[in-house]
Amino acid sequence: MHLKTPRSGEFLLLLETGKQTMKELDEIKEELKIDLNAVATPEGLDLIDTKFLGKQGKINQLFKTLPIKTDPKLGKQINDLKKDIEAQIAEKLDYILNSSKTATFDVTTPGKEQAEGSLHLITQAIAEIESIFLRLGFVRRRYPEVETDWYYAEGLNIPKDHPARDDQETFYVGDNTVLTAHTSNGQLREMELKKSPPIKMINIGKTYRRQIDATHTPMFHQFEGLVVDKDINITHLLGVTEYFAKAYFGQDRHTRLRPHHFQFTEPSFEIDITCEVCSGTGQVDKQNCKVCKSGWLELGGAGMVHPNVIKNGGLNPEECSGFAFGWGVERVLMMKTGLPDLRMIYSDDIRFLNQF
Ligand code: FA5
Repeated sequence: MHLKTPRSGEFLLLLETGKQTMKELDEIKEELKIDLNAVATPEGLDLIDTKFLGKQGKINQLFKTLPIKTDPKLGKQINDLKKDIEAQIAEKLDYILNSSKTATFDVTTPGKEQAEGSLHLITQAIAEIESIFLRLGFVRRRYPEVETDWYYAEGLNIPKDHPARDDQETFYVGDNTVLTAHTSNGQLREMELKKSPPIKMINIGKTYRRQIDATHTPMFHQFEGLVVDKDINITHLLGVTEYFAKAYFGQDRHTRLRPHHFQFTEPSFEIDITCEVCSGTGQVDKQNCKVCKSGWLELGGAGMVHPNVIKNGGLNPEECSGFAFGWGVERVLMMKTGLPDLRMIYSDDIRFLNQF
Protein backbone atom coordinates (compact mmCIF):
# COMPACT_ATOMS: atom_id res chain seq x y z
CA MET A 1 0.00 0.00 0.00
CA HIS A 2 1.24 3.44 -0.80
CA LEU A 3 0.41 5.83 2.13
CA LYS A 4 1.06 9.50 2.34
CA THR A 5 2.77 9.19 5.69
CA PRO A 6 3.24 6.29 8.06
CA ARG A 7 3.42 8.56 11.01
CA SER A 8 -0.19 9.60 11.23
CA GLY A 9 -2.28 7.35 13.50
CA GLU A 10 -5.07 7.47 10.94
CA PHE A 11 -2.72 6.31 8.22
CA LEU A 12 -1.39 3.51 10.35
CA LEU A 13 -4.96 2.31 10.69
CA LEU A 14 -5.30 2.48 6.90
CA LEU A 15 -2.12 0.51 6.45
CA GLU A 16 -3.51 -2.20 8.64
CA THR A 17 -6.85 -2.15 6.78
CA GLY A 18 -5.02 -2.28 3.45
CA LYS A 19 -3.04 -5.32 4.47
CA GLN A 20 -6.23 -6.94 5.68
CA THR A 21 -7.93 -6.20 2.34
CA MET A 22 -5.09 -7.68 0.32
CA LYS A 23 -5.41 -10.80 2.37
CA GLU A 24 -9.14 -10.88 1.78
CA LEU A 25 -8.64 -10.42 -1.95
CA ASP A 26 -6.29 -13.39 -1.97
CA GLU A 27 -8.77 -15.43 0.03
CA ILE A 28 -11.55 -14.52 -2.38
CA LYS A 29 -9.39 -15.57 -5.34
CA GLU A 30 -8.62 -18.88 -3.64
CA GLU A 31 -12.25 -19.50 -2.73
CA LEU A 32 -13.39 -18.68 -6.24
CA LYS A 33 -10.87 -21.11 -7.66
CA ILE A 34 -12.18 -23.93 -5.45
CA ASP A 35 -15.82 -23.10 -6.22
CA LEU A 36 -15.24 -22.94 -9.97
CA ASN A 37 -13.41 -26.24 -9.95
CA ALA A 38 -16.30 -27.91 -8.15
CA VAL A 39 -19.20 -26.45 -10.13
CA ALA A 40 -20.67 -28.44 -13.04
CA THR A 41 -23.99 -26.76 -13.85
CA PRO A 42 -25.17 -23.30 -14.91
CA GLU A 43 -27.38 -23.22 -11.79
CA GLY A 44 -24.33 -23.84 -9.62
CA LEU A 45 -22.57 -20.99 -11.41
CA ASP A 46 -25.50 -18.68 -10.65
CA LEU A 47 -24.94 -19.37 -6.95
CA ILE A 48 -21.23 -18.56 -7.30
CA ASP A 49 -22.11 -15.39 -9.17
CA THR A 50 -24.41 -14.31 -6.32
CA LYS A 51 -21.87 -15.32 -3.70
CA PHE A 52 -19.10 -13.16 -5.17
CA LEU A 53 -20.80 -10.52 -7.28
CA GLY A 54 -24.34 -10.23 -5.85
CA LYS A 55 -25.61 -7.26 -3.80
CA GLN A 56 -24.66 -8.99 -0.62
CA GLY A 57 -21.71 -10.71 -2.28
CA LYS A 58 -18.10 -10.70 -1.16
CA ILE A 59 -16.96 -7.98 -3.53
CA ASN A 60 -19.68 -5.56 -2.46
CA GLN A 61 -18.90 -6.33 1.17
CA LEU A 62 -15.31 -5.37 0.51
CA PHE A 63 -16.33 -2.10 -1.10
CA LYS A 64 -18.53 -1.29 1.87
CA THR A 65 -15.89 -1.94 4.50
CA LEU A 66 -12.97 -0.16 2.86
CA PRO A 67 -11.88 3.40 3.09
CA ILE A 68 -11.67 3.60 -0.70
CA LYS A 69 -12.07 7.30 -0.83
CA THR A 70 -8.75 7.68 0.98
CA ASP A 71 -7.10 4.96 -1.04
CA PRO A 72 -8.33 4.83 -4.66
CA LYS A 73 -5.71 2.20 -5.63
CA LEU A 74 -7.39 -0.25 -3.33
CA GLY A 75 -10.71 0.37 -5.02
CA LYS A 76 -9.10 -0.27 -8.40
CA GLN A 77 -7.72 -3.60 -7.22
CA ILE A 78 -11.14 -4.71 -6.03
CA ASN A 79 -12.67 -3.57 -9.28
CA ASP A 80 -10.05 -5.53 -11.24
CA LEU A 81 -10.83 -8.61 -9.20
CA LYS A 82 -14.54 -8.10 -9.85
CA LYS A 83 -13.90 -8.03 -13.59
CA ASP A 84 -11.69 -11.08 -13.29
CA ILE A 85 -14.41 -12.99 -11.40
CA GLU A 86 -16.99 -12.03 -14.06
CA ALA A 87 -14.67 -13.26 -16.82
CA GLN A 88 -13.91 -16.53 -15.02
CA ILE A 89 -17.61 -17.21 -14.41
CA ALA A 90 -18.44 -16.47 -18.07
CA GLU A 91 -15.63 -18.73 -19.24
CA LYS A 92 -16.79 -21.52 -16.99
CA LEU A 93 -20.38 -21.12 -18.20
CA ASP A 94 -19.15 -21.42 -21.76
CA TYR A 95 -17.25 -24.55 -20.89
CA ILE A 96 -20.24 -26.12 -19.08
CA LEU A 97 -22.64 -25.36 -21.93
CA ASN A 98 -20.28 -26.75 -24.57
CA SER A 99 -19.34 -29.86 -22.68
CA SER A 100 -23.00 -30.50 -21.81
CA LYS A 101 -23.70 -30.57 -25.55
CA THR A 102 -21.21 -33.39 -25.95
CA ALA A 103 -22.22 -35.05 -22.74
CA THR A 104 -25.90 -35.31 -23.69
CA PHE A 105 -25.17 -36.92 -27.07
CA ASP A 106 -26.68 -40.36 -26.76
CA VAL A 107 -25.12 -42.76 -29.22
CA THR A 108 -28.03 -45.16 -28.83
CA THR A 109 -30.60 -42.60 -30.06
CA PRO A 110 -32.05 -43.84 -33.36
CA GLY A 111 -30.87 -41.75 -36.32
CA LYS A 112 -33.09 -39.68 -38.55
CA GLU A 113 -34.53 -41.77 -41.34
CA GLN A 114 -33.16 -40.70 -44.71
CA ALA A 115 -35.45 -40.66 -47.71
CA GLU A 116 -34.57 -43.56 -49.95
CA GLY A 117 -34.39 -43.02 -53.68
CA SER A 118 -35.26 -45.58 -56.29
CA LEU A 119 -34.80 -46.09 -59.99
CA HIS A 120 -37.18 -44.04 -62.12
CA LEU A 121 -40.05 -46.15 -63.45
CA ILE A 122 -38.80 -45.76 -67.02
CA THR A 123 -35.36 -47.03 -65.96
CA GLN A 124 -37.09 -49.98 -64.31
CA ALA A 125 -39.18 -50.64 -67.42
CA ILE A 126 -36.10 -50.48 -69.67
CA ALA A 127 -34.27 -52.96 -67.42
CA GLU A 128 -37.23 -55.35 -67.56
CA ILE A 129 -37.62 -55.07 -71.35
CA GLU A 130 -33.88 -55.54 -71.83
CA SER A 131 -33.82 -58.67 -69.66
CA ILE A 132 -36.66 -60.25 -71.68
CA PHE A 133 -34.76 -59.81 -74.94
CA LEU A 134 -31.44 -60.89 -73.44
CA ARG A 135 -33.13 -64.20 -72.58
CA LEU A 136 -33.86 -64.61 -76.31
CA GLY A 137 -30.20 -64.01 -77.16
CA PHE A 138 -30.46 -60.36 -78.25
CA VAL A 139 -27.60 -57.96 -77.49
CA ARG A 140 -28.41 -54.57 -75.99
CA ARG A 141 -27.35 -51.53 -78.01
CA ARG A 142 -27.67 -47.80 -77.67
CA TYR A 143 -27.27 -45.74 -80.82
CA PRO A 144 -27.12 -41.93 -81.27
CA GLU A 145 -30.04 -39.74 -80.31
CA VAL A 146 -28.66 -36.89 -82.44
CA GLU A 147 -28.54 -38.37 -85.89
CA THR A 148 -27.72 -37.51 -89.49
CA ASP A 149 -30.33 -37.59 -92.21
CA TRP A 150 -28.83 -40.75 -93.71
CA TYR A 151 -29.27 -43.02 -90.69
CA TYR A 152 -32.48 -41.40 -89.56
CA ALA A 153 -34.28 -41.23 -92.92
CA GLU A 154 -32.51 -41.49 -96.31
CA GLY A 155 -30.80 -44.82 -95.59
CA LEU A 156 -34.08 -46.13 -94.22
CA ASN A 157 -35.77 -45.62 -97.55
CA ILE A 158 -37.57 -42.47 -96.39
CA PRO A 159 -37.56 -39.98 -99.29
CA LYS A 160 -37.01 -36.25 -98.86
CA ASP A 161 -40.73 -35.42 -99.21
CA HIS A 162 -41.95 -38.03 -96.71
CA PRO A 163 -44.18 -36.66 -93.90
CA ALA A 164 -41.88 -38.28 -91.31
CA ARG A 165 -39.41 -35.50 -92.15
CA ASP A 166 -42.01 -32.83 -91.60
CA ASP A 167 -40.65 -30.18 -89.27
CA GLN A 168 -44.06 -30.16 -87.59
CA GLU A 169 -43.07 -33.57 -86.22
CA THR A 170 -39.28 -33.54 -86.10
CA PHE A 171 -36.78 -31.55 -84.05
CA TYR A 172 -34.14 -30.34 -86.49
CA VAL A 173 -30.74 -29.55 -85.01
CA GLY A 174 -29.23 -28.58 -88.36
CA ASP A 175 -30.09 -29.04 -92.07
CA ASN A 176 -28.75 -32.56 -91.98
CA THR A 177 -29.14 -33.39 -88.30
CA VAL A 178 -32.14 -34.24 -86.13
CA LEU A 179 -33.01 -35.40 -82.65
CA THR A 180 -33.94 -38.86 -83.87
CA ALA A 181 -37.70 -39.48 -83.89
CA HIS A 182 -37.31 -43.26 -83.78
CA THR A 183 -34.71 -45.88 -82.88
CA SER A 184 -34.72 -47.29 -86.42
CA ASN A 185 -31.44 -45.44 -87.10
CA GLY A 186 -29.96 -48.33 -85.09
CA GLN A 187 -30.84 -50.76 -87.90
CA LEU A 188 -28.28 -49.34 -90.34
CA ARG A 189 -25.70 -48.72 -87.61
CA GLU A 190 -25.94 -52.30 -86.34
CA MET A 191 -25.56 -53.78 -89.84
CA GLU A 192 -22.51 -51.56 -90.39
CA LEU A 193 -21.07 -52.59 -87.06
CA LYS A 194 -21.57 -56.34 -87.48
CA LYS A 195 -20.80 -56.39 -91.23
CA SER A 196 -22.38 -59.84 -91.60
CA PRO A 197 -25.26 -61.88 -90.17
CA PRO A 198 -26.36 -63.15 -87.70
CA ILE A 199 -27.63 -59.94 -86.14
CA LYS A 200 -29.91 -59.93 -83.11
CA MET A 201 -29.96 -56.60 -81.33
CA ILE A 202 -32.27 -54.58 -79.13
CA ASN A 203 -31.60 -50.84 -79.36
CA ILE A 204 -33.24 -48.91 -76.51
CA GLY A 205 -32.90 -45.15 -76.49
CA LYS A 206 -34.46 -41.73 -76.26
CA THR A 207 -36.51 -40.43 -79.17
CA TYR A 208 -38.02 -37.01 -79.85
CA ARG A 209 -41.12 -35.72 -81.61
CA ARG A 210 -42.94 -32.42 -81.57
CA GLN A 211 -46.02 -33.89 -79.92
CA ILE A 212 -47.66 -33.55 -76.53
CA ASP A 213 -50.94 -34.93 -75.16
CA ALA A 214 -52.09 -37.74 -72.85
CA THR A 215 -50.44 -40.44 -75.01
CA HIS A 216 -47.53 -38.44 -76.49
CA THR A 217 -44.53 -36.68 -74.94
CA PRO A 218 -41.85 -34.70 -76.83
CA MET A 219 -39.19 -37.04 -75.41
CA PHE A 220 -39.95 -40.71 -75.07
CA HIS A 221 -38.15 -44.04 -75.38
CA GLN A 222 -38.37 -46.75 -78.00
CA PHE A 223 -37.00 -50.27 -78.09
CA GLU A 224 -36.04 -51.42 -81.52
CA GLY A 225 -35.43 -55.06 -82.32
CA LEU A 226 -33.51 -56.18 -85.38
CA VAL A 227 -32.88 -59.76 -86.43
CA VAL A 228 -31.01 -60.49 -89.69
CA ASP A 229 -29.88 -63.92 -90.77
CA LYS A 230 -30.42 -66.51 -93.49
CA ASP A 231 -34.08 -67.39 -94.08
CA ILE A 232 -35.62 -65.14 -91.45
CA ASN A 233 -39.39 -64.89 -92.00
CA ILE A 234 -42.57 -63.52 -90.47
CA THR A 235 -43.07 -66.49 -88.14
CA HIS A 236 -39.81 -65.53 -86.35
CA LEU A 237 -41.23 -62.04 -85.86
CA LEU A 238 -44.47 -63.54 -84.52
CA GLY A 239 -42.58 -65.82 -82.13
CA VAL A 240 -40.53 -62.96 -80.65
CA THR A 241 -43.58 -60.71 -80.40
CA GLU A 242 -45.62 -63.38 -78.63
CA TYR A 243 -42.73 -64.15 -76.25
CA PHE A 244 -42.36 -60.50 -75.31
CA ALA A 245 -46.09 -59.97 -74.82
CA LYS A 246 -46.42 -62.93 -72.44
CA ALA A 247 -43.21 -62.16 -70.53
CA TYR A 248 -43.97 -58.47 -70.05
CA PHE A 249 -47.76 -58.37 -69.79
CA GLY A 250 -48.70 -61.89 -68.64
CA GLN A 251 -49.10 -65.42 -69.98
CA ASP A 252 -52.75 -64.88 -70.88
CA ARG A 253 -51.98 -62.16 -73.45
CA HIS A 254 -51.76 -62.75 -77.23
CA THR A 255 -50.57 -60.73 -80.20
CA ARG A 256 -51.60 -60.37 -83.82
CA LEU A 257 -50.25 -58.66 -86.93
CA ARG A 258 -52.26 -56.02 -88.70
CA PRO A 259 -51.17 -54.74 -92.13
CA HIS A 260 -49.59 -51.29 -92.06
CA HIS A 261 -47.01 -49.24 -93.94
CA PHE A 262 -43.47 -48.20 -93.07
CA GLN A 263 -40.89 -47.13 -95.63
CA PHE A 264 -38.17 -49.34 -94.17
CA THR A 265 -40.10 -52.64 -93.88
CA GLU A 266 -41.93 -54.72 -96.48
CA PRO A 267 -44.39 -56.10 -95.60
CA SER A 268 -45.13 -53.85 -92.62
CA PHE A 269 -47.44 -54.40 -89.67
CA GLU A 270 -48.83 -52.95 -86.53
CA ILE A 271 -48.62 -55.43 -83.68
CA ASP A 272 -51.72 -55.58 -81.51
CA ILE A 273 -52.02 -57.21 -78.11
CA THR A 274 -55.18 -58.49 -76.41
CA CYS A 275 -56.74 -56.01 -74.01
CA GLU A 276 -56.33 -56.89 -70.35
CA VAL A 277 -59.67 -55.42 -69.31
CA CYS A 278 -61.88 -57.50 -71.64
CA SER A 279 -59.36 -60.35 -72.26
CA GLY A 280 -59.53 -59.72 -75.99
CA THR A 281 -63.32 -60.13 -76.29
CA GLY A 282 -64.11 -56.44 -76.73
CA GLN A 283 -67.00 -56.82 -74.26
CA VAL A 284 -67.37 -56.13 -70.55
CA ASP A 285 -70.78 -57.00 -69.03
CA LYS A 286 -72.26 -57.20 -72.55
CA GLN A 287 -71.10 -53.62 -73.19
CA ASN A 288 -68.30 -52.56 -75.53
CA CYS A 289 -64.98 -52.48 -73.62
CA LYS A 290 -64.23 -48.82 -72.84
CA VAL A 291 -60.45 -49.33 -72.95
CA CYS A 292 -60.04 -50.99 -76.37
CA LYS A 293 -63.50 -51.18 -78.02
CA SER A 294 -62.30 -54.11 -80.17
CA GLY A 295 -60.48 -56.50 -77.81
CA TRP A 296 -57.06 -55.36 -79.12
CA LEU A 297 -54.60 -52.62 -78.22
CA GLU A 298 -51.85 -51.33 -80.49
CA LEU A 299 -48.36 -52.29 -79.33
CA GLY A 300 -46.24 -50.76 -82.11
CA GLY A 301 -44.79 -51.10 -85.59
CA ALA A 302 -42.91 -54.01 -87.14
CA GLY A 303 -42.11 -55.67 -90.45
CA MET A 304 -39.63 -57.51 -92.62
CA VAL A 305 -36.57 -55.33 -93.25
CA HIS A 306 -36.81 -53.72 -96.69
CA PRO A 307 -34.15 -55.06 -99.15
CA ASN A 308 -33.00 -51.46 -99.77
CA VAL A 309 -32.30 -51.01 -96.07
CA ILE A 310 -30.33 -54.28 -95.94
CA LYS A 311 -28.34 -53.01 -98.93
CA ASN A 312 -27.81 -49.60 -97.29
CA GLY A 313 -26.55 -51.40 -94.19
CA GLY A 314 -23.84 -53.02 -96.35
CA LEU A 315 -25.37 -56.52 -96.47
CA ASN A 316 -26.68 -58.54 -99.43
CA PRO A 317 -30.49 -58.92 -99.46
CA GLU A 318 -30.08 -61.94 -101.73
CA GLU A 319 -28.23 -63.75 -98.98
CA CYS A 320 -30.08 -62.71 -95.86
CA SER A 321 -33.38 -61.37 -94.62
CA GLY A 322 -34.60 -59.91 -91.37
CA PHE A 323 -37.39 -58.46 -89.29
CA ALA A 324 -37.53 -55.34 -87.15
CA PHE A 325 -39.92 -53.79 -84.66
CA GLY A 326 -40.01 -50.51 -82.75
CA TRP A 327 -42.22 -49.98 -79.74
CA GLY A 328 -42.61 -47.23 -77.15
CA VAL A 329 -41.33 -47.88 -73.63
CA GLU A 330 -43.77 -45.35 -72.09
CA ARG A 331 -46.67 -46.83 -74.05
CA VAL A 332 -46.06 -50.43 -72.96
CA LEU A 333 -45.63 -49.20 -69.38
CA MET A 334 -48.88 -47.28 -69.70
CA MET A 335 -50.66 -50.39 -70.97
CA LYS A 336 -49.22 -52.54 -68.20
CA THR A 337 -49.95 -50.18 -65.30
CA GLY A 338 -53.16 -48.54 -66.52
CA LEU A 339 -51.64 -45.04 -66.34
CA PRO A 340 -54.25 -42.59 -67.62
CA ASP A 341 -51.77 -39.95 -68.83
CA LEU A 342 -48.28 -40.55 -70.14
CA ARG A 343 -47.12 -37.07 -69.08
CA MET A 344 -47.36 -38.15 -65.42
CA ILE A 345 -44.18 -40.18 -65.96
CA TYR A 346 -42.20 -36.97 -66.37
CA SER A 347 -44.12 -34.81 -63.91
CA ASP A 348 -41.46 -35.35 -61.22
CA ASP A 349 -44.25 -35.66 -58.65
CA ILE A 350 -42.65 -37.68 -55.88
CA ARG A 351 -46.05 -38.96 -54.64
CA PHE A 352 -46.59 -40.52 -58.07
CA LEU A 353 -43.05 -41.82 -58.51
CA ASN A 354 -43.03 -43.39 -55.03
CA GLN A 355 -45.70 -45.83 -56.15
CA PHE A 356 -43.26 -47.63 -58.42
C1 FA5 B 1 -41.90 -46.01 -85.58
O1 FA5 B 1 -41.33 -45.16 -84.93
C2 FA5 B 1 -41.16 -47.05 -86.34
N1 FA5 B 1 -39.80 -46.68 -86.43
C3 FA5 B 1 -41.34 -48.41 -85.70
C4 FA5 B 1 -40.83 -49.54 -86.52
C5 FA5 B 1 -39.57 -50.05 -86.26
C6 FA5 B 1 -41.60 -50.09 -87.56
C7 FA5 B 1 -39.07 -51.10 -87.01
C8 FA5 B 1 -41.11 -51.13 -88.31
C9 FA5 B 1 -39.86 -51.65 -88.04
P1 FA5 B 1 -44.28 -45.27 -84.82
O2 FA5 B 1 -44.21 -43.90 -85.33
O3 FA5 B 1 -45.60 -45.95 -84.93
O4 FA5 B 1 -43.21 -46.21 -85.46
O5 FA5 B 1 -43.83 -45.29 -83.30
C10 FA5 B 1 -43.61 -46.48 -82.62
C11 FA5 B 1 -44.14 -46.39 -81.20
O6 FA5 B 1 -43.53 -45.30 -80.51
C12 FA5 B 1 -45.63 -46.11 -81.08
O7 FA5 B 1 -46.35 -47.28 -81.22
C13 FA5 B 1 -45.70 -45.58 -79.69
O8 FA5 B 1 -45.68 -46.66 -78.77
C14 FA5 B 1 -44.42 -44.83 -79.54
N2 FA5 B 1 -44.58 -43.36 -79.69
C15 FA5 B 1 -44.62 -42.68 -80.85
N3 FA5 B 1 -44.72 -41.34 -80.62
C16 FA5 B 1 -44.72 -41.19 -79.28
C17 FA5 B 1 -44.78 -40.08 -78.40
N4 FA5 B 1 -44.80 -38.82 -78.85
N5 FA5 B 1 -44.78 -40.30 -77.06
C18 FA5 B 1 -44.72 -41.55 -76.60
N6 FA5 B 1 -44.63 -42.66 -77.37
C19 FA5 B 1 -44.66 -42.49 -78.70
